[in-house]
Amino acid sequence: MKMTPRLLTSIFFLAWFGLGNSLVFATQANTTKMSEIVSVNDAWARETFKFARTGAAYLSITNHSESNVAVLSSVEVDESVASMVELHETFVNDEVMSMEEIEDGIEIAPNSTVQLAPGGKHLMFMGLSEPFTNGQNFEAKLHFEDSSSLTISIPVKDAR
Ligand SMILES: [Cu+2]
Repeated sequence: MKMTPRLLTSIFFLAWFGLGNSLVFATQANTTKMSEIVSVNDAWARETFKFARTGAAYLSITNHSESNVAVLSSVEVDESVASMVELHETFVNDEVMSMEEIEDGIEIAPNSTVQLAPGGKHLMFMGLSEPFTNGQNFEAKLHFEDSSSLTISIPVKDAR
């Protein structure tokens, strides 16, 4: 093939265009925030007894992305609600129920939903300033692995 100036120009254009496209694509993939590909549903906290210092909350979190994983890494709450929040998982060993902190965060795969529900994963609020009271509502900020965050409202319900 003889390289005419016009052909060289086309090759250059195609290479440049292709590279440009992949750069744009890579940038988009990297800037998709985890907080923007998830939705949170059915959040609720269980009413506690009067002098409780800990309380649990549950929710369902859906990742709507076709390709990106979302990882819930921590939860923040105002100190007027609790002094700290941990992600917990409940285990039953020899009929004894115990719970452990989930240290690596909760991964939500593309196109899937993770349920935080009684007997399983939950948000553990520690050092409650006030007991969780039926009808009350408080805000919590979900932090994802990429530093994006999502503030949700959690209603307290009487689960008996
Ligand atoms: Cu717990």
